[in-house]
Amino acid sequence: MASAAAADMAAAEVAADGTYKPAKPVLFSVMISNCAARNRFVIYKKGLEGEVDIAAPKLLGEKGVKSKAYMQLNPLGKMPLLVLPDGQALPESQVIESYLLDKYAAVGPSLLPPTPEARARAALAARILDLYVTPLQGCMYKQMDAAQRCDKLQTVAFQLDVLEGVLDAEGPFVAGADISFGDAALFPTFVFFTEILPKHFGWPGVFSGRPRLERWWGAVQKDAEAARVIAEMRSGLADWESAKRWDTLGISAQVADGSYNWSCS
Ligand SMILES: N[C@@H](CCC(=O)N[C@@H](CS)C(=O)NCC(=O)O)C(=O)O
Repeated sequence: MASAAAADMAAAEVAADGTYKPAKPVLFSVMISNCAARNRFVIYKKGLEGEVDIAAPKLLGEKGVKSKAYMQLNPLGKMPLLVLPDGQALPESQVIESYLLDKYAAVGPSLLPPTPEARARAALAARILDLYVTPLQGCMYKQMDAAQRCDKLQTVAFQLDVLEGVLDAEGPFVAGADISFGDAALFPTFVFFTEILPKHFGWPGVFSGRPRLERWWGAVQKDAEAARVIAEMRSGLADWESAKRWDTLGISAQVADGSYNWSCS
């Protein structure tokens, strides 16, 4: 990611007032970011890599999403962020996704399920993810008090059950036979769930008692562009493992203590 775009962005001129008008839309993203992965999937699936550059936030400053130039574009200090040639800066993965699906509606697959009901199902899955799951996800890999971490992990387990009930009964995808924006919203976060929860919190698995999600995860991994995004996120996770993130942040020690029901069983 970010090779050709990197060269362009290294020379990016962000005006003192924060104005930045790239030649092409630029998505600021890193491999491990599940939120940004949702947008990378849309770009890959619709074949937009010639239309939209992908660059790392660090190209705007050493502090990445917290660097001055980046914060001028997105005061939230988060990724993803899409900057358009007219200088408009769009944060929030759901907003970026809607923009890409709208702007490039005529390019590649629409990623829209075929009926209003199926589109509502995809939107519901995405909304649950945005409102109730993304705010919890730091409990898998950020520093926090053990009691708070365990409480959030229990809520993750509950939200997995909620999502199990949202998925289409026939499947295999969130809203039926074809992969859609609903799947794009969900699947990157499941890279975290499937990689981190068994390995660092002793979960026996993520799909026990959740057959729709299990079937769905199998189908998602067979989609070429989803598999590409999953591999990108796994490489980011491998970097965290090499850096011994869970030891360094004291997470492994909290889990080893055994005072809490980490596996949410
Ligand atoms: N609701 C936002 C969440 C954005 C978000 O939390 N992004 C994370 C990466 S997945 C981030 O930028 N974290 C860096 C930070 O908060 O410093 C979205 O879907 O875009």
